[in-house]
Amino acid sequence: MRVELMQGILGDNNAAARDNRALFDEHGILAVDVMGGPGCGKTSILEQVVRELRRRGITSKVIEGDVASDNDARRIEQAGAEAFQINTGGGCHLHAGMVRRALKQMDLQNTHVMFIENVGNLVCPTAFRLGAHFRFVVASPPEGDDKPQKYPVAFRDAEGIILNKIDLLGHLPFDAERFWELCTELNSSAPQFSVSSTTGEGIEGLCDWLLERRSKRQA
Ligand SMILES: Nc1nc2c(ncn2[C@@H]2O[C@H](COP(=O)(O)OP(=O)(O)OP(=O)(O)O)[C@@H](O)[C@H]2O)c(=O)[nH]1
Ligand SMILES: [Mg+2]
Repeated sequence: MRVELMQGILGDNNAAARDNRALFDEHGILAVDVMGGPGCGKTSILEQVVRELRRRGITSKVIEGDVASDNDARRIEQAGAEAFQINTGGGCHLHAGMVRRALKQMDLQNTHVMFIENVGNLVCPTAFRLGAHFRFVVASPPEGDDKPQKYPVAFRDAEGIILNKIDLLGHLPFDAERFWELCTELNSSAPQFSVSSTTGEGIEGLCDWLLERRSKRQA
């Protein structure tokens, strides 16, 4: 009984995710879903990325998922991109139906990239694809270098892995080589990015990769 219910929920989610993907494709939007534990720096990375993309003439928008508050949407708007805040009211992840409702209320014209920041969590979002073309998982030194071992699905199923806060390497007992080895064991195809949203290191390279993927999809 419990399994059937779960399948029903996932079936509904997958149908909404397909609708979202169709909407992104219809508007020529590259959609990227960002997951990671609370405080790993998802919003901070997006603040830097939307600024850098804007410098290159690319318009990005952000759907923010949080249990409560519109703090992250306000931060993104301060960084110069339109943001739509979803509050899950206790839910530990976004599901595709929530994103579909948000997309219906957003202006999708003249939008090149749509980022979707999931609720801070390395477990619950993994089963719920949102219709984005890529999912990034973000980790950072304060969380510890064993996170890929402890939350393997998050790292195994991602299409890109970001290690943020590299400005803190050397100040914390975090072995970056071990972290990347664990990531590669789980997922050798996901590109790996080392960034600091505080210093800006690595942000240009991340944007280069995103724009390359966008051009490939349009070719
Ligand atoms: N030193 C350092 N601190 C960072 C970096 N990126 C983010 N932070 C700090 O980490 C804290 C959390 O950053 P957020 O961007 O809010 O993290 P988040 O993943 O969006 O958090 P939730 O949305 O609550 O899950 C803030 O105090 C940031 O200033 C970084 O590259 N280096
Ligand atoms: Mg955030």
